[in-house]
Amino acid sequence: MDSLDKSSLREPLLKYIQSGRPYFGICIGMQALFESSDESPGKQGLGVIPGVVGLFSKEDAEAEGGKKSVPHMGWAEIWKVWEKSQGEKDLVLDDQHFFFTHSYRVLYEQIPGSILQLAPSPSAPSFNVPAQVTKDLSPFVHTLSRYGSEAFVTSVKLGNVFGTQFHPEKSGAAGLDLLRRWLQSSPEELSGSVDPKKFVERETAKWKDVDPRTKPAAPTKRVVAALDVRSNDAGDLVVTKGDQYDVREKSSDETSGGVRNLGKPVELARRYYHEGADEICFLNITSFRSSALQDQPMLEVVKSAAESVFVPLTVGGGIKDTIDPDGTSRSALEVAGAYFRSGADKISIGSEAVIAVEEMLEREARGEKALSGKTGIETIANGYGASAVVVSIDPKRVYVDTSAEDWQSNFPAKHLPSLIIGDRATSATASKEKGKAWWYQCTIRGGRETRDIDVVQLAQGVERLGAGEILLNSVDRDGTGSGFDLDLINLVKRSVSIPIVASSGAGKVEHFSELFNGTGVEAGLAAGIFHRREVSLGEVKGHMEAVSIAVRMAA
Ligand code: 1PR
Repeated sequence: MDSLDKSSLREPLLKYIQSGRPYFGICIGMQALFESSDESPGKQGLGVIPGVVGLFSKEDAEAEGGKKSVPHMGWAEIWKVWEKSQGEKDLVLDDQHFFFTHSYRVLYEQIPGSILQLAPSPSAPSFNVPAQVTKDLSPFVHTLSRYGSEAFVTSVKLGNVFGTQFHPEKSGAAGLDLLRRWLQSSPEELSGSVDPKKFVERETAKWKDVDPRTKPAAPTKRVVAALDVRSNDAGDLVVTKGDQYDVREKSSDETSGGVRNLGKPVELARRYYHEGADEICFLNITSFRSSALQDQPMLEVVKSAAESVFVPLTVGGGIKDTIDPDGTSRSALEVAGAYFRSGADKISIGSEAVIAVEEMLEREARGEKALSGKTGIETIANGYGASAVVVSIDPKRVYVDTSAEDWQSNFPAKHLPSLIIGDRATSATASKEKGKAWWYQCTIRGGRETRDIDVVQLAQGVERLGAGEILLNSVDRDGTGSGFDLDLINLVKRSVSIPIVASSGAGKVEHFSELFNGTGVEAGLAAGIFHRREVSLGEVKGHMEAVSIAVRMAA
């Protein structure tokens, strides 16, 4: 709304909507139709639809462990609330999965505890949202979804106005189908008035009796394909893959050979999209070498990928304040903006996040204000929303000498929350860890440099700075195929309320069921097994479906 006001577009946009011509708003484009949002207190929305956009609740009796991750991120099922009226165009089909990424939502109905009741039936008026709000809102609501105990508005449609909370442009075949239907409708079908009186008086309009309790309480678990990208020795941009972050081939005498080349970034991204990846993640792993913003080879990769890959794209590596070779300063926000405009949906910050949290903790120790408002995480989250900011963590195990009786009392107190006692370990290698203990130390510059900060401090720190998701790697497991480090993942999952993409170590389909059944994470990521065609995305998803883990099967 600030942006619209600055460019004097509020009034023309309102006039356009009131003229009855077709409007289609996506995500914030739907939220802007409401009166206001708790995301920007005091700022007026367009006010076309009655209601306030509010924040999802993290505490939720209907969620696993009474807690749910915010942002709401992933593929969720939607359902239509009105029977189709005569001659009405079907824009959205029932029971399909669409991609969502947002922290704010328009609540339709919430019942604390275990009972969700359906509104707006007069016989069940006992929901927390004032009855008047849902009554005024109902004519506009087209589809709903459920997240824990919150039934929220996932699309609105009345007269000429259509809006989706989800991203059809990032929702694979289902999303493309929706866009096609809208674009192929005649102007008459999409035109009309947003006066609700005209709607409720239509004889054919009938509220469907859908019980939200019959719908999934959370998005499906996501399977993410990762592409580590860098220039090879001939200067070509290739997808590579390391063993514990070492991407060079080993020659027969154990000296380092050339950079492993596993394919072309855009071609591989397309392949994974067609095989059913829920997201693609590009990481520029040599980003510590600076280059001019406009010369970033990854910008071209993202642009080309976004032309034919219609699932969310995350881009990481080098998202930081930089100085171009000609001396021009570029803020992290500018660098991120260039990626978003090229088609990225989320950016991922690695090394800079570690530095930002270290500095935040130092400020706090000096009794100063923790947040500076100046870090890349803060400025990008402020400009594009927390859900667009991922922090990629590269932790390494540090084994502790446990030979002395009193080793625990000599262990640094600040790292105790990240200490794991091997006898209680749960990951696939636990049997080899008896009698050992270790903690997880964070690294920067692709594992090259260790810092005196542990993974719990970092995860909690970036959440405070405003990151919306964590990409949790493991230098020890990377490329080993020995399974995800469940101890590490559970440690971080318990420490934060933002979604986690667990990465490193996948070697077979069962590793994904171990991951999702053994931790509450929202997503699992793999690279090597997909690149080497050892396991396909379809096989991973087929396995998940077979063992009853909620998964999106791509059309
Ligand atoms: O520090 O903000 O410039 O970001 C650099 C980014 O590049 C970070 O996200 C960092 O994790 C990544 N990175 C840097 N060096 C390497 C390397 O491999 N030498 N790759 C690297 C990290 C981790 C995963 C990998 C999984 C799955 N890659 O994404 O794909 O471990 O692999 P697997 O399934 O084969 O086990 P900045």
